[in-house]
Amino acid sequence: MNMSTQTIAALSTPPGRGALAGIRVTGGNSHTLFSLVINEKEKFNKEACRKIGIYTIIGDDGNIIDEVTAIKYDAPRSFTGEHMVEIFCHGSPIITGRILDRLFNIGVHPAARGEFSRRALLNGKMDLLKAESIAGLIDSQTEKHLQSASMGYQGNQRSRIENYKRKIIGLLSDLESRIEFGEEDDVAQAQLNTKNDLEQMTAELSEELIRSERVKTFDEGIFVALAGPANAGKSSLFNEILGFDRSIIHDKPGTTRDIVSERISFESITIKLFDCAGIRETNDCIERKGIERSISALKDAHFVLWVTSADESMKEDEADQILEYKEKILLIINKIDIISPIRAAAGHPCSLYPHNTGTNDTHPHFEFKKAFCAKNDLRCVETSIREKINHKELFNAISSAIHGVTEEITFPEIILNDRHRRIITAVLNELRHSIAEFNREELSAHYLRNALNHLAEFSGHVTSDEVLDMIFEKFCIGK
Ligand SMILES: Nc1nc2c(ncn2[C@@H]2O[C@H](COP(=O)(O)OP(=O)(O)O)[C@@H](O)[C@H]2O)c(=O)[nH]1
Ligand SMILES: [Mg+2]
Repeated sequence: MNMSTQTIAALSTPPGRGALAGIRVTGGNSHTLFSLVINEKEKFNKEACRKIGIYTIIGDDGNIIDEVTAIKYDAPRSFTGEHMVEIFCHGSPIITGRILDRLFNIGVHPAARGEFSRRALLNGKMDLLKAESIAGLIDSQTEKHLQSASMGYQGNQRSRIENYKRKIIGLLSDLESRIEFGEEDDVAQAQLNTKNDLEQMTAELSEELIRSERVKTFDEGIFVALAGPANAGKSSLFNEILGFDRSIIHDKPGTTRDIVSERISFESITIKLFDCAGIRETNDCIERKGIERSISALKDAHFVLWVTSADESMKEDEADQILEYKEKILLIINKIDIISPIRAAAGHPCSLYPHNTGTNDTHPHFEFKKAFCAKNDLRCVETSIREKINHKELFNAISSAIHGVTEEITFPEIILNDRHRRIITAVLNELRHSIAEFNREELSAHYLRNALNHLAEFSGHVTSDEVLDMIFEKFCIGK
């Protein structure tokens, strides 16, 4: 019996407790097999397609497992294009387990990942692009990913591809008329237009490829690094953002020697937060290694939260580093409780802070850092992380910085996964050859035809199991 004629079943709602749970059964024998496990066989056999009915599922021992509702679908008017039954039972893992076991005992097979969608594809109920955008929807890491995948789902991608195909066919016919009619005047003008069109298409697809490469780096989440001098309060902020004590905080400089990282959802954006070793001169070789890592994290990060202390001077190295990465830095001037009696007085007596002169609201290092930000157009916030002064301003600034990063991402419209990336790379290759050989019409047309064939792979019939496995392995069971 081949895969598509086997009858399969799986839970199609998330596992766990709920008011209801859904089980899907699909395959040529799904109606017969379902009728074997219920009391109301005749009623089910007579039931019309897409009608919902109430049935009692009976266990091997003759006892009732559950009273359920079930919808009967006749091929091809179902999700998979086969005969199907959708069962809605009470949402207990014990009940769903017993119903599935009962079905498996009479010859139904457990469904593999994405097997329902795979059958839908093989039976022409959805095309490859739609199947891939379902995978994209399930996989989305950010709102933006989700938007992009749902654009694919709604068919925008398909219409762009069809557009390119039509264009190439048009260009091919221009080229062919050139081959036939040679160098007449209007042909010469058409020739110029063809070349322009080809170049424009190449430029658009290259841009698409660049976007997709850029987006790939965001797939794992936005990389946010906490950097700055030793003892400025980086680990304090790291823990504050996470909401629990992950990094060790200590007044001894050089406490964080390696990079500590956590992946979290920050206002529904996935970020990877890195707490780095404080950057300073040191003789400790382990700490130095940590500092090297901090410097490379600084380079790779999508965004940097640079924590510096209000009561410490800004060393030249620190200023240089900040300026080097200024476009992606939020400067956090921390520990203002120490330098400002007014701020400290907002709930914290000055005497708690030995460094506090207690005389006025200015402090040379603090004033210098504020002026440095103003002069260099740096985003900056003054705060005390530990004493929670300007806490709201701090988190607003972090939030807008992170949202700023996601807004800069322009999502590709065509390339949603590696398969698409490979196809577009191949298409571009052929288009570039076609442009290079533009004056040798036969050859140029040959490359264009190759480009067209590659484009056809986008939504075309894919019979390779390898490609299908790649797409459906991302699905969950029951999808
Ligand atoms: N006065 C004051 N001390 C702070 C503040 N934030 C952190 N600290 C202290 O500064 C020291 C170093 O903090 P830590 O987070 O380990 O800094 P890191 O070396 O940059 O990771 C610890 O003793 C913290 O309690 C603050 O806002 N005000
Ligand atoms: Mg630290």
